[in-house]
Amino acid sequence: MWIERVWMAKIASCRETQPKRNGIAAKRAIARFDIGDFKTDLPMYDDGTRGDEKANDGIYIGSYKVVKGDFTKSARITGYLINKNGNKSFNTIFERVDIDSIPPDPLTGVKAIDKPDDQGFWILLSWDIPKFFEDFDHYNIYREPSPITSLLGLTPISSSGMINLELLSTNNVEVNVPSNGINYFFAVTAVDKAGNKSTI
Ligand SMILES: [Ca+2]
Ligand SMILES: [Ca+2]
Repeated sequence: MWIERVWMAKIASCRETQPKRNGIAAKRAIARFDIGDFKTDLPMYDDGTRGDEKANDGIYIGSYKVVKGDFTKSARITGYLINKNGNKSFNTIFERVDIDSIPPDPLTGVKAIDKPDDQGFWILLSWDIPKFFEDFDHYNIYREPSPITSLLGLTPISSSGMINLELLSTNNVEVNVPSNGINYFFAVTAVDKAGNKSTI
């Protein structure tokens, strides 16, 4: 299951430079912004809503809500005003953003075996090391007393012992089981640098 992250890319502001004509304010420009070639012509607002602090002060705010599958690297944010004649006045904001909502692939080969001769308090958990995982950040280990069908609301356990779950090459860990004689269920996920978790 993919869990939507509430992540707002709060983008930019442009100051309006519309002159007054004959003492009457010219028709207000509209403002738009682009996130590189990834998303273009996104609206910006100067009406005191949607993140804009003050209405009609010439400061426009635009935002973009990242949705599933979005991915762009180092995209330049560009804001611009469009006047009533359709002319654009560019106001490049030299900010580059990475947007990544593509979760890692689910881990394969996840196995949990009871550690021999330990009176039952340790489980050996192992998995295959993912290939081609550029934006790896860490693994998460989950231990629950009922079968894990979704990660929603679950908290990963902290790693036991000296195992470094921030190393891609880590592929096994010994997990403590709090009480003997109860079945426990495990899941291992990979998390990328943007915080996207693989599914189980
Ligand atoms: Ca404003
Ligand atoms: Ca990713």
